[in-house]
Amino acid sequence: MISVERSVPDVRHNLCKTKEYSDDLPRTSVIICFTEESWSTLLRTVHSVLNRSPPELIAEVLLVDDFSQRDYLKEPLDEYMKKLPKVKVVRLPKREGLIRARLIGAEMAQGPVLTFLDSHVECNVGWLEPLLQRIHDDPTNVVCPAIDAIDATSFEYAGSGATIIGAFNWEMKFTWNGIPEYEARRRDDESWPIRSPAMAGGLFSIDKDFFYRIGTYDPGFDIWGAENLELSFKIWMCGGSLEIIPCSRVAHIFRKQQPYKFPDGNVKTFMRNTMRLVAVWVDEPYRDIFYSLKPQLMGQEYGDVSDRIKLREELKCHDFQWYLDNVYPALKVPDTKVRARGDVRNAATSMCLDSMGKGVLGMFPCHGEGNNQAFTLTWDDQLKHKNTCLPKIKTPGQLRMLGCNMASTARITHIKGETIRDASSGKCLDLNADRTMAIFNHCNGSKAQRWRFSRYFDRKGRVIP
Ligand code: UD2
Ligand code: MN
Repeated sequence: MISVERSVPDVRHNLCKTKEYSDDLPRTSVIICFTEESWSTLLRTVHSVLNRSPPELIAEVLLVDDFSQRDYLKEPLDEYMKKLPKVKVVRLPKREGLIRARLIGAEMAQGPVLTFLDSHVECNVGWLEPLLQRIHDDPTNVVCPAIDAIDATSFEYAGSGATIIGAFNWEMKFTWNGIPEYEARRRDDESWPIRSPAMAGGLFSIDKDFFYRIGTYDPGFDIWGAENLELSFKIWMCGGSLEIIPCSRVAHIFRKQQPYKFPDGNVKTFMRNTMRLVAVWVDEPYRDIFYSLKPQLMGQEYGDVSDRIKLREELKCHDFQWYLDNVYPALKVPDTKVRARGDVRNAATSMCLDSMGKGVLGMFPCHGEGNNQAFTLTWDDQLKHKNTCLPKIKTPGQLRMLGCNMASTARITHIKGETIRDASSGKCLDLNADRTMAIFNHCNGSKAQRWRFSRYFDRKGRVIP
């Protein structure tokens, strides 16, 4: 019942409202890929682009239909779009996924700038000019609007307010983070671009030539996921910069579930894309951190990436260490030099040590997904889980992880596949009677006192086979 041409609250900062932009901004093609999108959200996306952009800056709107099956997205959509001359509907003959669908859109685009949008967004007042201005200033600037939220059930427009950067964790999942202090200091006021280590992925403008110069996306990525980090790393490492432009606001529906299927399964597809990303752009020792958090991925196939590695060499891109030092020095890097890492498997039960989400050491079936089962044994003999450590053993029974402090943490000795021993008491890590918890007991040579981490390293950080 909500109009497909509704107005939205102008949530821009006041400083944005009086800004002036060059009168020779480059034109952009707007590329919107969709599959099984809802009718009204798709139309609202298109109308918001046309209604709130200066017409002379829109070369065209390419609606790339990634093989939708819903009837209303076929002829009725063609019919509807006939009355909007700038809009072209492109039909893909088979499902490609959003990455290759965007690449097909880019191939067809006429404008010198490409602007990608998800198919369930609403562009706010004055969203386009500040994006194009930054590309006009320097075509190696890749720019994202600040993303507001549209409530997925009420469709209420909720301004995001907070200024944040795009980032990632060591499982190579995109996250939002606070603006680091050095970046806050660099900015003069709230309207300034925010240099962002990564983009969320869906909404951005990029100079077309620059997009091709840095090798677009890895076309081996399927359906959904990880392309956002691939492009982000590549932009920074290969001579560009990535910014969030707070004066440009586009609202996105953060959906509770996706309306489309993943032909090979959601986790498998996302993980395969992520492994390709890691193989090409994330150098050691950081690649190893990723695999230690996702041990089940070791040795899984991810196809051929030799072309992408060649691309990186030809472009003479910086390495991942440079990226961390120069683009995201605020990122916390886990210990890269440790004796052992991964899940800790018990020889008697084949169950894994697990922090149970509350810091007590329980036993749980090994799930290979890291998280509560991701432990490290450091060269200074501490048993760690995230930023907690096993404290000195004072009382028998349940073990609880605490803050790390050399004075109060237990010294652990361990040989691959053998005992995990507390140096001061000489006791060995064992299972309790019902085998649901890990506790320390007198060493007795039993199988229940034998443990194995997923991986062991030498002093240089190399994996011991
Ligand atoms: C975010 C991004 C999204 C993409 C994704 C990682 C934002 C707001 N959204 O997830 O753009 O970068 O992270 O890959 O930053 N689609 C297809 N074919 C497919 C699957 C999806 O065309 O096989 C379309 C879909 O209709 C939508 C767009 O691609 O328009 C992004 O998909 P999403 O909205 O499900 O992704 P989202 O917002 O969860
Ligand atoms: Mn989306």
